[in-house]
Amino acid sequence: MAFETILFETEGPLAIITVNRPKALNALSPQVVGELEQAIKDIRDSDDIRAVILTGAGDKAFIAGADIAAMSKMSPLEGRAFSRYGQDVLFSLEKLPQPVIAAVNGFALGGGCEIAMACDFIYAADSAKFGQPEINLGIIPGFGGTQRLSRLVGKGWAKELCLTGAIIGADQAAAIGLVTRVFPAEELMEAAKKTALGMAAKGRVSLRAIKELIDNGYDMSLERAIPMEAENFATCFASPDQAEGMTAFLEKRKPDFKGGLND
Ligand code: DAK
Repeated sequence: MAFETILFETEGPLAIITVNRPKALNALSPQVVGELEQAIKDIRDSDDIRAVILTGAGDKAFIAGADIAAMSKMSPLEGRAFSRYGQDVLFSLEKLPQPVIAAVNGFALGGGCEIAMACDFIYAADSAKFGQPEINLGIIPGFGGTQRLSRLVGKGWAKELCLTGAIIGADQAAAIGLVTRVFPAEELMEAAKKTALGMAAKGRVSLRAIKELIDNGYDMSLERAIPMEAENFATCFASPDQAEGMTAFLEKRKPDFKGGLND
């Protein structure tokens, strides 16, 4: 499929998705959401893509939110349909078997912050800004913001950001745990690629199991979640990656993971 509002590039085992509407600060129009949905499906079905980076075009914005011009004309029913559609697309992003880094290079507001939070972790340029300013538009976050934000940063910060519409910088976002690392803007993509390539070289069975366990276990009681870890731990031992990883360690060489069972 030819994309018009996103760029989809591959570099070896990496896929790099760039939301590409810089004049509208990469706002999420229904077309962007549809193209993201397709790109996510392509990545999920790919044997070659081992890690993903999501970013925004230009140096001003990652994604400045849902497209306010498009949203302004929606009826309540259309608003609900758009919200559910967006939530489904973000679930499919979150559930990709490959690890996904959000490389936030500017404004990540509203739906932009929500998309970043559906990635596995967030790297930010020192110029990045985060917020859930929907309250200023007379609405609420619609792509999971009230739920993922509190899980990431706790209820106090989630409420302060959503109730006030405050916009915070990258260092503050890192201090509250929304962002894992902050880089000078010009170093952001290289840093994201280095980390993504590092993950791409790991075993696929392990990568997927870790993602699923952390995401699924987070909302469960420890008593119910811990046994899931044991099951996945056992599955690793049925994968060639486990034999390769341990043999490589004992032979004092780097492992060459090729995937296998369940990948
Ligand atoms: N949508 C559409 N266009 C946008 C936009 C957006 N979110 N953000 C910026 N733009 C456009 C501006 O209109 C402007 O276009 P032109 O006038 O040049 O044609 C261009 O990008 C440059 O923006 P500015 O001129 O405003 O640039 P500044 O540097 O002065 O300001 C800013 C940058 C990011 C502070 C400002 O643009 C801004 O406040 N933008 C809006 C940020 C925002 O409120 N984001 C949250 C959007 S609401 C739901 C589903 C999803 C959601 C909610 C509900 N359901 C359906 C229930 C999610 C909602 C949101 O994300």
